[in-house]
This record gives sequence, C-alpha cells and structure tokens, in this order.
Amino acid sequence: MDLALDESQIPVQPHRRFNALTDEWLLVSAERTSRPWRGRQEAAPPIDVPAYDASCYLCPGNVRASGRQNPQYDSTLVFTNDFAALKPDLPTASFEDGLLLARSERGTCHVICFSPRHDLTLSRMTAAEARMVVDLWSAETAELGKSFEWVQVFENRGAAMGASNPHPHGQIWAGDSLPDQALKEDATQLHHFESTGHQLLIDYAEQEAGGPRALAIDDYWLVVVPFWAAWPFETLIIPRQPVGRLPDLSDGQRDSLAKHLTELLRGYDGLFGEPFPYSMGWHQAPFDGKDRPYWQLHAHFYPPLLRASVRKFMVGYELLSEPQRDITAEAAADRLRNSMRRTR
Ligand code: H2U
Ligand code: ZN
Repeated sequence: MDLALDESQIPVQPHRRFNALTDEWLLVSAERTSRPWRGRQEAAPPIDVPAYDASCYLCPGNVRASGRQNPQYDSTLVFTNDFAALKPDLPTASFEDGLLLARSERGTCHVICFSPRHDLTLSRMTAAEARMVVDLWSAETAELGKSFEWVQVFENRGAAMGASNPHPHGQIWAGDSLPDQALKEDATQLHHFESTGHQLLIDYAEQEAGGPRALAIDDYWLVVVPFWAAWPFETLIIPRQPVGRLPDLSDGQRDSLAKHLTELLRGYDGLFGEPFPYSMGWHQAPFDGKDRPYWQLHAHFYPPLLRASVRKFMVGYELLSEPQRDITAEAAADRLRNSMRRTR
C-alpha cells in the first residue's frame, strides 16, 4: 500500500529523499548515530593560534613557497595560486579514440585571504569584516567572469577538509567548461523555470520559510538545512529575490548576508564547542553571454562532522550506490538552530 504522508508524518524508519536541485536521491536511515565508533577521530583543531605567524605563507609580508612576497595588506588579499590547477594560456587541444575522450581546460585559480589576522576565522569576524569578504567574492567573480564561463568561489576550512593552513582564506577557480555539479543544477533549474515560470530555489525557499528546517530568515535570505541534505549538518543559503550572481547582490543583501554568514558559522562552531570544519562555496549563473534567468545564486555548506571529532565518511554504499545520512535533516536543523541561538 502506498500512503501519501503529510510532512510531519515522514517516518524515521529508512526512506529516500529526492534532491530537486541535482536530480538525485539519497537514503535517510535516522537513529544510527548511537552505534559504537572505534574508527578514526579527527584531531582537535589547534588552539593558541598567534595573530601573526612568521612561517605562514598567507600572513602579510611573508614569502610564499614560490618565492613571491605578500604585501603588507590590512584587509583582504588576492593572488594567483602558486600551484594552480588551471592555467589561462593554453592552446585548445583534444583527444578522442573510441570511448576515450580528453579535452584541454583553460582557467585560473586565485587564493583569497579574508583577513591579515592569522588567528581569525570567518565565524569570529564582525559582520563588517565579513562584508568585506562578500565584496571580495563579488569583485573577483565579476572580474573572472569576463574571461571564464564558470567561476567557483569556495572555502575549505579545517584540517579535516584538507585546508593547508589555519589563516582565514578561500579559493576561486574559474574555467571554460561547466563542471558536473553546475551542469546538473543548470538542467534542473531550467526545467523548473520552463514548466512553472519561477526559479526553482525561489520556490524552494518559499516552501521552507518558517518550516522545520529553516535556521534564519529575513527579507533578503533564507538559511536552511535542505530537505535533501546528505552531509549531517549541510546547509544552503538562498537569496529570497531572484539573483543570478554574486556581483548582482544589492548593498542591503550584502550586509544581511554578512550577518547570516557569521551567525551560521558561529552556530557551527558552537555545535561541538570546537572550530567546525567545512567546505563551502557559491553556485552562480555561468558567464557565457547567454541569458540565464532560471539560475538562482546560492551557497552550499558541506561540513563533515557527525559528532565531536567523528566525521561522516562518504564511502561504501555512498560511493557505490547513493549518499546516506544518519540523522534527519529536521533533527540536524533543531540542533544547529539551538546552537545559533546560544552563540548569537
Ligand atoms: P587550501 O588551504 O584550501 O588548500 O588553499 C591553499 C592554497 O594555497 C592551495 O591551493 C596555495 C595552495 O596551492 N598556496 C600558494 O599558492 N602558495 C603558497 O606559498 C602555499 C600554498
Ligand atoms: Zn597567517
């Protein structure tokens, strides 16, 4: 028998949820977190980080691995990654032989420092300081969008996510092709726009506003644990008006975003009482000269921790079949909302 449930009746027993943004399913098997864990424990993040570290390649005035010297910057800094994964000056080339296909990819990689202070984190910045990061993300996007189709702004924070240095920094990679995640979101957003005349994420934000997964909301933004979250404390930040790209954000939207960002990140840090590792990044409309009214700007936060010092591994079933999560999105939202309240 197939029962049509209303939302409050969604079972805690194993079920699958659909990710409308990527057109993928995931398995939710709540209440497995009480199982014993004898595996790897993440190292506690370093405490007593100094405001300036002479051996840090991001601190003002220091010399990087390439031998280049950072200026004595006093707010933010951008430089081309000394070990860039993408290079701008490449001849286009391709290789094809039966099922084997390869194409050259032109692009560039920037490193951005959020602050000269080695010991700060985005979570502990004032809203005014975080606003400078929002402005930097936007300016970099506008600049790189002149030359490249896809501009990926992101931050890896914490050793658990492979960040190489505690100095607050992020990266921007820009390239000529739409990567896989972009292609999936492009297709779902286009389909939704063609069939309804609305942006998919505007409709989604409308549906989540004030609901059990909403973490914060104002006239400009919704912060939410998505219904389809795969990582334990995954979140989405969505502007509530149509916005295609970071440079399109108004002054009011930027100020509000800076406040939401710091509040969310402090909530993350408060969850287990330690700096919370994560990968975050912005998805925005491609820059290929085409009109993309169906694209809605948004940020994904993918933190790996399930419990203090215990990370969720996307292995086994997740790698071979589909993602699986151990606590419901609603339970995660409750805990994160409470932590945000405590740390505000
Ligand atoms: P992550 O911490 O997210 O790895 O970012 C740091 C980046 O900084 C990394 O991509 C670059 C690395 O290549 N880097 C430099 O460009 N110059 C250096 O002197 C060291 C690290
Ligand atoms: Zn530093």
